Amino acid sequence: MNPQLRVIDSHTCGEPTRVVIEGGPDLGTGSLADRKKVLAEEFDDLRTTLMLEPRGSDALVGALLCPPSDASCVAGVIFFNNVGYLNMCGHGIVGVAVTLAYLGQISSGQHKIETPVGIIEVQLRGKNEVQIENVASFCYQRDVCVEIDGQGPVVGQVAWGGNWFFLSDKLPAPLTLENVPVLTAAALQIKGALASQGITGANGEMIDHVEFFGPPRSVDANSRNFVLCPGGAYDRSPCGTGTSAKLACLAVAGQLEPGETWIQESIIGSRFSAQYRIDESRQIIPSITGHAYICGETTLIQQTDDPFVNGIHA
Ligand code: PYC
Repeated sequence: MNPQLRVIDSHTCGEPTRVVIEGGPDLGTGSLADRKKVLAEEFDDLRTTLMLEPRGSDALVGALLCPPSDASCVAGVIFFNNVGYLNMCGHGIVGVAVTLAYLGQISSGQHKIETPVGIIEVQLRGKNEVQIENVASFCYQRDVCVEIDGQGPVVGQVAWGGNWFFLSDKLPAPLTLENVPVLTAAALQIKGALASQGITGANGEMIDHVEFFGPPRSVDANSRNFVLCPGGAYDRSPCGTGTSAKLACLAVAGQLEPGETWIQESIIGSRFSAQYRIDESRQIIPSITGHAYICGETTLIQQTDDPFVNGIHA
């Protein structure tokens, strides 16, 4: 039996994050990318226990806190979900910062959190508002055309915002909650077609997130989105890495200036406020502001005779 797993649950604009604060394995002292590999190869039961039913759900993103390898960071974090591991997670970093504040480990102000793809600057404002400065983001391929059975050609952008995204304005249905099943099916079809047609991110990396963009509901927002996550769930938040990928595409198309604000609505109507700056290497550095709220503090129990002690596997 594992040691007791203590977790804090929060949601960022509706999207849940489960932070492991006690009971995680020792992953050694390598880089966060190395430790993510150790977690995946040697301790995947931890992920399935936390993320799969009956203790988890498809919408959950897990965050394992670990000691940072860079001493300037307040924490290191490895993200995962119902099917595997994430490079970065924007809503998740907001959730982690609010969780660290709830635990009394950080107070309002500027902090750094280490992830497998780099250091994220975090500004905590009060107990629920967080601005993150994400990793450099870029549009990798513009106007990529994917042939989809029943949908015809779908044109979109391939972009990196800490994860790989295919972003398209071609909507299979209006962006409403009632249409989530239709949007999910269409996005899954696109994801499958990208893989079978050999369309990838840099270095052949799989594009595992698909985003649709349409008109916003509120007058002061710029856009509404639907985001398919790797495990088939949709992001309830506007997706931090997805919004970063969007900013990179807008920047390269000359549709958003550095410092200009972009309000991204999610499919449930929650919002991130986003901007970017250009750094000294001419890279696009997105900033995303969102709100997270603590919603649970739990000890997960794993009884030895439980047939689903490590979750219900498909
Ligand atoms: O906010 O970056 C994000 C994210 C990725 C998957 C779910 N949320």
